[in-house]
Amino acid sequence: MASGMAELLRLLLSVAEKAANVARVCRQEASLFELLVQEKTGADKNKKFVQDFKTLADVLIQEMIRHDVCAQFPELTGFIHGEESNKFENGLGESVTVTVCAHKEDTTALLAKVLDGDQNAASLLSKVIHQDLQISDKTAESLQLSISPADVGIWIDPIDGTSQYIEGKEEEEPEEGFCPFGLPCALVLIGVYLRSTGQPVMGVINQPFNRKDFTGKGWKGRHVWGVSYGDVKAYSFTQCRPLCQQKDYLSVLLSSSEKPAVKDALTAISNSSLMYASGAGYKILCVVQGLVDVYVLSEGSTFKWDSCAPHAVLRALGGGVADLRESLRAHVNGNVGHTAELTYHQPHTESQGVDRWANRGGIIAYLDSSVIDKVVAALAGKI
Ligand code: 2IP
Ligand code: CA
Repeated sequence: MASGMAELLRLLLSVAEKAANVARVCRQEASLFELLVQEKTGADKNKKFVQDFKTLADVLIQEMIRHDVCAQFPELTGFIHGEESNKFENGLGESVTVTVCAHKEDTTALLAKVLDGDQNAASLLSKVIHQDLQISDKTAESLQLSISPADVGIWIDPIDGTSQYIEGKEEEEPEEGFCPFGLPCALVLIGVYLRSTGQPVMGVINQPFNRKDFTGKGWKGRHVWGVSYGDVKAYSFTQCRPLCQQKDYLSVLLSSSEKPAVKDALTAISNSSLMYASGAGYKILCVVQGLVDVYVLSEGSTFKWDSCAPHAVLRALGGGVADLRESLRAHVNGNVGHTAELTYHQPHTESQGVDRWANRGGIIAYLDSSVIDKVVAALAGKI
């Protein structure tokens, strides 16, 4: 049985890579790809199972992570959360609970039930889920933290940027820059937070589709991780762009669906060059890499599973993710320099369903906290 946080990080890196393999195999194996892209509606709809295959891919990744983590860290049982429920229901009132079994053959049999008897698809998926994959990372292995896995909880987003994953535009990520859309925007996100305070302490981000492989047909991925607890700050990459704090203008990244009032207000501080990209996690990753100064979102349309992992990585670099509404309130009260960091342990108890876990005040993701005051000054009174 594994014990400390260094072992937990190593395991999360490995399960995130397995998750990336599931994401890649679903696009690369013809029989799975068919299932992924066909959106069954009306008369074509599968009578037996209502939910789409893409939901199954998400659920499978989530359950695989849950299974592998709980097998090594039983103290995390009940503290691993995600977006998806693992119950698949059909119009006939039958339901199948998708879980990863101890043996590959049992997982295959269970998946075949959800896949309406498609043995080939079931065994392709089961093979990837049960592969023994170990990622080694010297920095991760030497990590020493004074907390233990019994002190933390986990948020999983199996595939953030699902629409880009399904649409599948084969854009490669540029050497220095980001993709506004396409497969690179789809990310596997695993975030670890402290049960006591809700602070994000460890984040693993796997990008299954970063660049094409040498054949030009398959994809190579990459991962990024970060840890921040007390005085310990560690991350997986060596170079990060130097922050230019004296700049007159900020490079601002937004969702293409952002409100016109927000776009107008931020145009002034961005020298009229607002930028857009898909995926909440991907946009925070752009901030992590210093490709933009800030990601601003005015709506409560992201959730704890979207932000926990990249938020932890940002904290490892000295940045963070603040609640936009709280930051505006602090600004109105003259509280300059206040940061209202998002936390991950408490639901909005008065809300129902997924809204319990929404980042409902909107977000500001930054590397340098001085951008918060500039953003809230530009937005105050305008939204
Ligand atoms: C989505 C996904 C979307 C994002 C939205 C997230 O998660 O990241 O791309 O919207 O906020 O909740 P946008 O791209 O406009 O920022 P998922 O793909 O997991 O549903
Ligand atoms: Ca998401």
